[in-house]
Amino acid sequence: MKRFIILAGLISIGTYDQAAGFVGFAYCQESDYQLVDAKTVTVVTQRRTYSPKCLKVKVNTTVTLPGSSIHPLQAADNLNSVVNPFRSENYGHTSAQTHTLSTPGFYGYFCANHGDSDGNGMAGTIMVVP
Ligand SMILES: [Cu+2]
Repeated sequence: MKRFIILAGLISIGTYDQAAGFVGFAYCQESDYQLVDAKTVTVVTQRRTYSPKCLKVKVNTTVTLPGSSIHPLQAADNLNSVVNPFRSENYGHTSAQTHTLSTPGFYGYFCANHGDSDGNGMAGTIMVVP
């Protein structure tokens, strides 16, 4: 149920211009997003969290997310109908994954061991803006 509410909230927005009360995957709120203005950005793990957990990048930024046997990387379901290239057909990626994000929107992900598909625990969101 929680997942449905989060997705419904994102879909109703349908854009990166958030209305007040916006909640992204992994409980990222608008003010939580940290803009990293670089061609390539690497998210790291710090104990059982991702850093930056709520990452904002410009379109066509190449983002690397960590993955390991301890922290298998899995993608959240597509948010805003944006295909999430970090999805794994297995439990999760056990190596770092790199993708260039060319479509604005939200990309959620989580650790299959310490997080879940509702965005609890070890999870994060990438917001891609023009
Ligand atoms: Cu983990």
